[in-house]
Amino acid sequence: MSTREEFYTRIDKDALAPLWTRLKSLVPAEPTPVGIPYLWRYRDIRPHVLESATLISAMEAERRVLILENPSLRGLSQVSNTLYAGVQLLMPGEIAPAHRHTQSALRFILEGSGAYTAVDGEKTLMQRGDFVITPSWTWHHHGNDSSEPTIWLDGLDIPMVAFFNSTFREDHDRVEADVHRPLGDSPARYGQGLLPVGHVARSLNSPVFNYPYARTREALATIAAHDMPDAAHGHLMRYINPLDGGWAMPTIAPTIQLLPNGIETTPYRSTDAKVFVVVEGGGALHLGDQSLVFDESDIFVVPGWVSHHFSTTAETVLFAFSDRVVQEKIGIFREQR
Ligand code: GTQ
Repeated sequence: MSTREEFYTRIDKDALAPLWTRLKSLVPAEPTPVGIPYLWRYRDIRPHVLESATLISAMEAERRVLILENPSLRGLSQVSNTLYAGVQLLMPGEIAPAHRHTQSALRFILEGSGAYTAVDGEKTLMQRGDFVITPSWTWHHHGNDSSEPTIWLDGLDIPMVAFFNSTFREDHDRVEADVHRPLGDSPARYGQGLLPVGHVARSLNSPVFNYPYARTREALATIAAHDMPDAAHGHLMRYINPLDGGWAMPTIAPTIQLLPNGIETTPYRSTDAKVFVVVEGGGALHLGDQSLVFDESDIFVVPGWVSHHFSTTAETVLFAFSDRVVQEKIGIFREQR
């Protein structure tokens, strides 16, 4: 054994290790992507999601969800290094019972019309394309009073909160938590370009907890009709907290973008892994010599620091979420065109 090896063995007994053998891997020149780029075809996963309702009720499951696991992170319930994604199903008449947890959730509605989620005492009805927020530690339950199955994408910061070991959860003693504000209360107070004078923020999240697709789509159409698309992003917009103009959530950064028909965007990478939903249109995601063809309602993940670009075969709308908001807050977000 060399003198160095002998030294390492001796200090090992005192729970010590040399930095110099590990420095380059602890502090590498640039990020190594975590997870692989992957696409879930909606037409492939939808039958599995619907079949799950023949096996377990939403009540028994608490949340009847099929987790979207990054193929190189199997068993970890992670779509990326910091985020969780799943597809949740609520059949007509079902209720997913009330609970709360320190993780924050977003919902992006894929299918169905008229199911509700109740968050912190207020219900909102969900339609395809709506982006809905469940803030940390707020009571929430979901119900489907409509006559159709409702399916949505869940995005949660589960791995991030687990990293900080700050996970708490509590089940409500009733299936449905109290609803004490009328439908439409939050959009009236906070979602009309108005705010109650003297309003004091009670949460780090946007007080607007449902961003209806109808309004988002109209905004994109108006902008796209009069403006040149960005070369890398097309027409890319952030969902904001109207109280301060920041991202709508403190841990998850949601965006919506319109890519014109026939566009081929320029290569781009950023340090945040992104999960995309194809809301409308179709095309392909290109990564090096790999291309993933996408269609309406497909979901795909691009790990951080992986260069990619898009081509479209129709006017395309993509929803996406990432941990960019956290990286910006702590000053480590980087992007490259
Ligand atoms: O709807 O509260 O996909 O607590 C995972 C954990 C959904 C939810 C998930 C959850 C929820």
